[in-house]
Amino acid sequence: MEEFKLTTIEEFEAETNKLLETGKKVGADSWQQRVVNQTPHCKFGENGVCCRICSMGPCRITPKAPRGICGCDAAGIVARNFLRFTAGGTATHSDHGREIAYTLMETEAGGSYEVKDPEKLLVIAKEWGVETEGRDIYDVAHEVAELGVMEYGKIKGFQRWIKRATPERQATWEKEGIAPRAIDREVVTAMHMTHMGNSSMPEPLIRQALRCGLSDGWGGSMMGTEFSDVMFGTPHEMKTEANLGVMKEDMVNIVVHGHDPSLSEMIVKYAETPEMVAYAKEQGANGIQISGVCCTSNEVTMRHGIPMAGNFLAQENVVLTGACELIVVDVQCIFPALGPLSKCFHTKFVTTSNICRQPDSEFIHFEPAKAKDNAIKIIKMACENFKNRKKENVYIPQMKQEAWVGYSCEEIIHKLDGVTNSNVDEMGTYKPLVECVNSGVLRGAVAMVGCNNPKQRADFMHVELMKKLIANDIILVLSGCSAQAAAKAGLMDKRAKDLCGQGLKRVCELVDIPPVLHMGSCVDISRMMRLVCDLARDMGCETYELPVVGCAPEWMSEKAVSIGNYVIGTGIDTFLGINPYTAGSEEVEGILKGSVENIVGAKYFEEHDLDKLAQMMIDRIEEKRAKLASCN
Ligand code: MSK
Repeated sequence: MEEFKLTTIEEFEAETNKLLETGKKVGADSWQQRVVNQTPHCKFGENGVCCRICSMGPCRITPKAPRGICGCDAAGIVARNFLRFTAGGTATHSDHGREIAYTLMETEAGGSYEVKDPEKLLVIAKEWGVETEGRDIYDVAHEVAELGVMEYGKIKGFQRWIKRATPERQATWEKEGIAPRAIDREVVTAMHMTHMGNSSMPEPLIRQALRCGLSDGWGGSMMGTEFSDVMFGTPHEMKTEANLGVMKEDMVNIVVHGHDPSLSEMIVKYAETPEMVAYAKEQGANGIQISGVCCTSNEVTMRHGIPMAGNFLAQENVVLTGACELIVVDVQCIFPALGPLSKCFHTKFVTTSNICRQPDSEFIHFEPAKAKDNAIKIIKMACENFKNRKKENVYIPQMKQEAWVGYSCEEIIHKLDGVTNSNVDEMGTYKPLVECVNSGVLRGAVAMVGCNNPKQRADFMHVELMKKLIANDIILVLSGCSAQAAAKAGLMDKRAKDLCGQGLKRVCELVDIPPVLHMGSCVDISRMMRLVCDLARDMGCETYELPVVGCAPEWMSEKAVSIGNYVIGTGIDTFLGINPYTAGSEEVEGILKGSVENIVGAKYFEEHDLDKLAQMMIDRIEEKRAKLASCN
């Protein structure tokens, strides 16, 4: 067996620099150059004190001008901007969930979309009071899908999924008036509250940000995760590879990018057919290699082991290899730069959703009812483009790592069941994990999530924090681009156990897992919310008492702020490596990093320095452990 060694950030960067050289040769632009062009950033925007909600402004707060024309102060402006940021993220995640629900309505036996996990569907049906006895599974699926869509505009009541949270959490949300109602309503309320002439007091605005976020995590995102599992299968452990070296010089390279798996599942399904493989060979290639970027990649890697080419800030790199025949995107996190960049190469840039129309792309409107035709058209287009590749522009960095993926909650329990063997009491629970935490073999857990952001060295914070945490016997659960950073570095290789403290290393050996567990895409942070609630139940404590924290060290998207709000709303402290444009108001920062704990039992922390951020998380976990021990 080859010797195991992590890929370093310096090695990533050296290869990226070589790709940028190719880019220069063909006159390509790059995000690295655009960052230089955009620096320094506007200080008013950065601090969140610029208001352009009405046309009297824009108003900017300074010591000489402490109020906008309407009289709103810095705290009001910053808090309104924070709530609007959250609403953007909630809308985006949740609309993804809605699309998935509509796809579930299209399922039929033998069709493009089928029910692959009927067991999970029946669990949801039971939770939602849907009759299942003697009914065709597809009738059940369609009724559940319809109820799911109605969650977006329900006339009264709260989100159905919140019943999965602990009773204490549900009581907190109701008592504090932040239990999430209809998802669309929470977004609309956020927009209404922040319209000119409405709320300008920080606390009510932040409460609505929590409520809006909760409608994402315990509504729209959970819908996306659960219904995707029903249609495409609940992920189970499997082996794959990560980093640009997964692209193949002798194959047709198709890269899937975005978030919604409805399209990528079809590309994967039909690209593997003998007809399509034969078609690729007719065009002179040895076959078809599919790889992914961002969360679409996470979706298909979790369920099919499709290799991960890269994460958010590596999206241009896949084109810069000169070996990408086609990059097909669905929604979210797609650089508008991909169109002009593709034009510098032979790459076809295909957009597929009316939600994401981009310049210099070929638009093939993807509709679930025409899924097969759409997918085949895209695959053929890629194959036919193989002959247009320019050999002199091809450079694929030979850099990749083995990665184990597929750790849904169900799979984690399945792995733990393998350890307990015949101990019936512990089967189907997190009790073996609880014992490890109680005994101190594991000190705690960190949910590391989120994007890359040029304000931090790409992947550096993710990877280096993970190394420090696992060395301190802290297990990691990951999603989104954080998961891909880990996979590219090699931290999802089971041999990474040797980088752990003795306790975590023992757990990895016993359970046969890597020390960092890939739980899926951004919407799959909903899996983590279930995990913490079920863990709290099994430990006999409340979520905010668990030695568990969240961390988004390189986040950049509005979705991440929505996530942050539902994570702290669920009682889990969240550590940020980037400020959410709130630095312009001490009052707002005071709530987010202080008094919000009195509402939900958790708060935000922010630190930009790697060592300090790692130590803050370790200290917080130890503080929780000490409190938990004194309660028991
Ligand atoms: S893809 S939201 S850059 S994690 Fe989900 Fe990555 Fe952040 Fe997009």
